Amino acid sequence: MNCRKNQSILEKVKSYFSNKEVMARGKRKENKLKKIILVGSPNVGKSVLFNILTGAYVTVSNYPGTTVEISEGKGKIFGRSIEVIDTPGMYSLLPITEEEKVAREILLSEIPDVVLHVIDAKNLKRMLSLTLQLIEAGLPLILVVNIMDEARKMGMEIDTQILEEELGIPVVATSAAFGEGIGVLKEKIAEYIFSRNIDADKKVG
Ligand SMILES: Nc1nc2c(ncn2[C@@H]2O[C@H](COP(=O)(O)OP(=O)(O)O)[C@@H](O)[C@H]2O)c(=O)[nH]1
Ligand SMILES: [Mg+2]
Repeated sequence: MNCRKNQSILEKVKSYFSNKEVMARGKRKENKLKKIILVGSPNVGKSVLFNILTGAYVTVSNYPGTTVEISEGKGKIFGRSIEVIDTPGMYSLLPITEEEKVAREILLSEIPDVVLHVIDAKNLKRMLSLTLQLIEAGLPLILVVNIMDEARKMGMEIDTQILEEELGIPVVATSAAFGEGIGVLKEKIAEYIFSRNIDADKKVG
């Protein structure tokens, strides 16, 4: 019964996004700044990635009506301006905590050009359930399998290509704390949101 209830909530989320998508199209053409939203459980490296993707132009504020802090910042990928939002930790699209409610509200109200679902490679299996919910909700998703350094130490091997095939979305392995995989992540983001030849940009610098 619970399962059916969850299903119907997911259906609502899905149709909400498809309506928003239609409404957003005109708006997005005018607004050149591409929007990236970081989501995932607590302690997976979202804020480390946020700091890498943004520069000095960061604002931290309370989400309206809550004590939950949200960071927003601007950065550049291959010379193109981007806007990045860091969300509080969430385990599911069906929120329980205030942080999860805020994270979901941001996903619903902002129109992201790409959502980065950041997970801890060591807990890959458990964390993929949110990935599936985000895919189901029709969000433009890239999966970031972070903390690869620790996973490797534990003898884990993760084949991102197989994950890409199985999930049908781009997957990147990173160790954000050591700057590992960030180049590939930026390329995948650029491919996704600027859909142009990245090699040409790299040659330019
Ligand atoms: N070993 C390792 N630690 C990481 C990595 N990325 C982030 N961390 C650490 O994980 C902790 C949580 O990171 P944070 O960005 O605050 O996670 P958030 O809660 O998802 O925003 C911090 O101590 C980070 O330094 C990584 O790739 N490898
Ligand atoms: Mg954080």
